[in-house]
This record gives sequence, structure tokens and C-alpha cells, in this order.
Amino acid sequence: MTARDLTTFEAQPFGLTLARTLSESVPIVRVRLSTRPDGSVPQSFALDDAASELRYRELSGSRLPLGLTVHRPVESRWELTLPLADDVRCFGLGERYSGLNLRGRTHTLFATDDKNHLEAIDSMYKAVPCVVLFRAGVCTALFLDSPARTRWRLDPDLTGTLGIEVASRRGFTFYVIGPAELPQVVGAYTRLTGRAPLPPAWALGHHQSRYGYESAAEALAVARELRQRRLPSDALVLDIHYLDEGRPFTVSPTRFADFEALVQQLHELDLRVVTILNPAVSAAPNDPLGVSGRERDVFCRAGDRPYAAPARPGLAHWPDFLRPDVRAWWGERHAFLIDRGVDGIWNDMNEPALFGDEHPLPADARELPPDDAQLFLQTTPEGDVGHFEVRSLYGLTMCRATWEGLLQLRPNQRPFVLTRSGYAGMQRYGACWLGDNFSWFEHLRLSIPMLLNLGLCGVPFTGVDVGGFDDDATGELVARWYQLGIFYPYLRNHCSIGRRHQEPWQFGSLVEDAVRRLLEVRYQLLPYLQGLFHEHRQTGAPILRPLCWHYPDDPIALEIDDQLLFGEHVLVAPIVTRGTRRRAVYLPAGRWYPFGGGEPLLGGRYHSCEWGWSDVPAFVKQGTILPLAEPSPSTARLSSAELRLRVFGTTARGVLYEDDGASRDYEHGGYNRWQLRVNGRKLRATLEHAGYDAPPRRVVLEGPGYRREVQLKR
Ligand code: MIG
Repeated sequence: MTARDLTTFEAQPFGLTLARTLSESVPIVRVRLSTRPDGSVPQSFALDDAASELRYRELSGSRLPLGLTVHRPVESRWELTLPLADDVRCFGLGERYSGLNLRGRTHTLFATDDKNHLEAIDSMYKAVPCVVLFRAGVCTALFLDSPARTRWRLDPDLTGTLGIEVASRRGFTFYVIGPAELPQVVGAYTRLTGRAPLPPAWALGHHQSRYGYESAAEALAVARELRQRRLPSDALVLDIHYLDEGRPFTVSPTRFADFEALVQQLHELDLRVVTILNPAVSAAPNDPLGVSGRERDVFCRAGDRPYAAPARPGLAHWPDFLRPDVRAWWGERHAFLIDRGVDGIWNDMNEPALFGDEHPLPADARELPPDDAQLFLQTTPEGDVGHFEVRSLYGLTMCRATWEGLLQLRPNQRPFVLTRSGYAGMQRYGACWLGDNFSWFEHLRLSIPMLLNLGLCGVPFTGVDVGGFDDDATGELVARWYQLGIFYPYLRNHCSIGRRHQEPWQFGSLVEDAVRRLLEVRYQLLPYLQGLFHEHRQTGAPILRPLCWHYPDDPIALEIDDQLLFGEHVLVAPIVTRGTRRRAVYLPAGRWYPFGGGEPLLGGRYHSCEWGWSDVPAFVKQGTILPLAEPSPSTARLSSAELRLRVFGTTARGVLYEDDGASRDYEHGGYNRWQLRVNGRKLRATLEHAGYDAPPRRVVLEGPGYRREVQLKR
């Protein structure tokens, strides 16, 4: 692979500094492995600004925690190992095609566009190098902050070891977080890498998408169907057909001739518009974006020329988003879309995906090629490096450019950015989805543990293509998928070109009616969901949680990954197999009310539950007050919609979070948080935080056998 004979390479020594946080209640040990004489490591793109407030004290000696050892057998490979007791579970690692427990195989993290979502898939679009080791309710997370290729050997051969390989010539930092309980560990990890900002309320509604709506007329027709059929919705998504030959910041002059009129018509229907962008910039000599980029020298380089390879717009260049000036250049370009009324930005192909070159580093490569043989060169604060050293940062830095660009253009509006690729800390820049799944029940089922693991590494705003992207959906699958999808923090129906249309009305009235009813429930749940986003900001807790998050000592709950908790109080247990009407549902300790009504069931055991097509396959824990909104066609009037406080049990508690759903005022206290308590039929509401002047609305308290209007008094 390289001219040098690597087998005779003598491992370079490396410097190791250990430090421990002073102030945090959860211990964080920071280990810096440096290849530089001054002991420094490359600048992190994962860390949140707030992490700079953490104070560390250097530890003398070099005894690593957890029995960890580090070797560097060759210049571009690091090997870490630690013993792994038999009863340790491994969670996290971002986006993995796996059940909740990742143990028993090797997981490669290296951002990759691989469409074969099958058991054999390894690297996927995102790389979040943080594993959470869970043992008898006590957790330790290992966060290895390197965007190079990492491989996590999670004891595949039952030898009781965890091995991590890093393919990099540079140094890096890793953190050992814990031991502590799972919520505390995730809380500390998100202190380091940041928490997700609150989405605009509309982004929590239903998004309708397809690859692609091929003309303005088709897009508008779909929008009208959504409204005529009273399918609650907030966004219409435009895939690459709206672009002029796939070139970023253009609009097709033929298919979407009067783009602004389309956007306006969609807005009049209370639908927001989300448009796709790929990072590949046309290398054609007369492409204005390419010209501007070459003038400013923004592209990743091969030698001293911009790197060029085939992609959607033909021969293309890729901006080097590691550079702040390049991010600013790309961010400013969004004025083109914002000026035309576009509301949100979807970043795709940002692994980055190169046509025909999805695996640029061979899977069996044991060492890195030299910097100048890694597709292209990128510029880091430490100087130029080969792309493979920083590959997994491409998506994160593109999103950062987008996010910061949108903030510049609309300073007091919450941006909506959706991404496919990402790295640790990606939660700071919006939502993500899991790429090209299939219209298979298996992928409906897997979306549960996959989203749970992402949440455990700090990424809460997630979803998958409802109905499945590739292959043809069936009505049964779509109905079942919405039964789970209404609980995805990000809810989008999306499907591939050449595949059966998948809008809710494509399958007949039974499916359409079921989806309508389910979407109404989604819209009812929005105040509760907004409260969960707020809770994430406060504590780092994900929105979708494995049962063991709240029931760490329950050995059965620990094994369950075809159910989830939507916040603490709602347990979701959908049908995930074809031709099935019943499933076993495990309810943890307590009593649980069927969401659709009826007597509570006793927890600590399994129940056989039948779910019809429009049922909400969920339970609410006794003692809960759920803040629900009157169902509405969109979020346009959400903050003045009637609020229903649904009480489950005779004594109950809940939280009501309120803000304007649009501005960034909440970042400076512009929100209300109410503590709600019901005893007998009496409501006590305490305003714990007051910072938002909520518009008047009717509030109804609804418990077992009663329903009456109440006032929330400040
Ligand atoms: O070449 O933009 O995962 O959601 O519809 C495929 C077209 C590129 C991949 C994304 C998918 C999107 C599709 N894109």
C-alpha cells in the first residue's frame, strides 16, 4: 500500500496524559494520546463550546482506567484493549444495524454510503464512537474522539475482551465517563458533545416526501391531497428533482419553473418546504458555484488542484467543510433558498458519497495509505491531512455550515437541518434519519434498537423513512409503520424513485383512515414531545429510551429491544411482523393504562396484546399526566389549540412545557415549565419557570370518569 515496508516500521512512541474532571458529579477521565513533542492532540469537532468550561486536573502516572492498554504497533494503527466481563452489555456506537446489545461482533465506524442494509453491513452513514458499557445498572462510557476509521471488537469470540483499533497517524483523545447510572453517563457525555437545540414546532409534525416529486405540479398535487384527505401534516419535502441537474443552490427551470410560486402555495396550505442539498459541486468550467469555490480555493485538494470525481452533477468537487471560511461560504449560499421561502434543509450524500467509490478505504486495509493517497487532502487546524484521517467529520461539518448559515440568515428562527451522515456531537445541528432502509417488516423492527442506540450516544432527533425507502411497500406495512412512526421524534414518509408510491392514500381507505387517526394522535402528543425535547436539553436524556433507562434492575426489561419508552411515561410496543395482530408486550413494574382507554394492566410481566390497524400500540404509566393538544391539521395553531391534561390514575404528576415553537428565545429563558399534580380530582399547577407569555387557550382536565375545564394560574 505504501512505498515503505510497514512490517518493519518501528512503532513511534506516543505521549499520554491523563486528567480527571474536578467539578462534575460523574467522573470523566480524559486521556490524550499525542504524537507530537508538545503533547498536543488534533482539535476536536465533536466537543460543544460548553465543554470548554469543564475543568480537568492532570493525573500523574499513566495507569489507565478499566484495565485499558494502548499500543501503536505501526505508525497508522492504534490498538486499545480492555477486559470485558461476561455480563456487560454494549450500547451506543451511533448508527448500527443491530439489536440494542451490540456485543458479539466487530463494528467499524467510518462514514459510508452502503445501501445493503442487511446483516452483513458494517459501516453505515454515521460514526459516533461512543460505547456505553452497562453492567447491573452501572455504566461506563468510552468515547473515542477520532474521526478516522475505528473498529470496535466487542468480544465476538467470547474471550472476554473489548478491542478498539484506530486507523490514524494522528493522536486523539478518549474519555472514560462513569461509573454512574445510565442517565448520568449520557448526561455527562452530552455535556461534552452538546445537546440538541429545540426544533421549530412544525418540524415535529408529519413530513411527506418522495424521491422525488418530479415537478412543481406533482408536489402541489400531493400537498392538496394531504389537505383534502385531512391527513395532519407540516412539511413537503423536495428531493433532487427540484435541482437543476443536481447542482446545489439551483432550481430546475423546467420541472420547477415557478419555484417561488410553488413555495407560496405550499405555505398557503400551511405546509413548510424542505429541500435537499448534496455537497458535490459541479466541476464544469461555467458552473457559478464551482467558479466561486475555485476562486476562493474552498475544495478538498488532490495535490494543488481541487479534487474532482463523478457525482450527481457530473464531474464534481467537494467543499472542505473543516475550514471555517468554507463553512461560511457554503452557509451564505443558503440565501438562495431562504429568499425563495424554503423552510428547512436536508443534507444528503455527505459521507461523502462518491459515485462508484462507496468504500474508498478497503475494508481489509490494516494501515492507512499516505496522506496524499487518501482520495483527497483536507485542511485541519494542525495542517493538511489525508481525508481518511477525518472522513467521519464530513457530514458533521457540512451540517454545521448549514446550521450556522441558516442562523446568520434568520437569526431568531430555529433552523431545521436534516442529515444522513454525522459524527459525535451531530445532535447540535439538527435531525437525522437512517438512510435507505427497505419496505420490510425487518427494518420496521430494527428501527427500534437502532434509534435507541443513537439516543444513547446523545442524538435524540431521529427517525427512519416511514414505509421504507427501497422496495415496494404494502398497505399493511405502512399502517404498522405509522403505529411506531408517530413516536419517532422525526416523522417522515419517504420512498425511492421507481418504487410504489407510498403516500398514505395509495393503499385504500382502510390504511388511509388508520394513518389519519394515527397522525391525529401524533399531533395530540406534540406538547408532551416538546416537553421531552426540553428534558433532553436539561439532562441529555434521549426521547426514545430503552426500558433499562428507567428500569435498570429489571433483568427482563434489559433484554427488550422491540419496545421502547417514549419519555418516561409512555411505553410503545408495536407489531413488527407481517400477518400478525397480537404480540407479547412486557410491562415493567407499575400499572399501565392502554393508550386507547380501558383498565390498567399490571406490570412486571408479559401480556398478549391485540393491535388493530388504527390502534395506538402504547401504554401510559399509572400516575402520569399527559399534556395533549387538540388534533389539528398542522402545527400552525398549536400554541392556542385546546390543551387536554389526561390523567392516568387518582394521583398523578406531569410536566407541561410551553414556548412559541419558532424563535430562539427559549435559549434565554423564554419558556414556561409547569409542574402538574393531581390528587383525587384536584389539579395543582405550579409554574416552575416563567418566561413565555402564552396565548390564552382552553385547558381541560380529563381523568377516569371526569372531564372539566381548568385554569392554569400563574
Ligand atoms: O442517489 O436524493 O438516502 O433518501 O431520496 C441517491 C435521492 C441519493 C439517497 C438518500 C435518499 C434520497 C436519494 N439519495
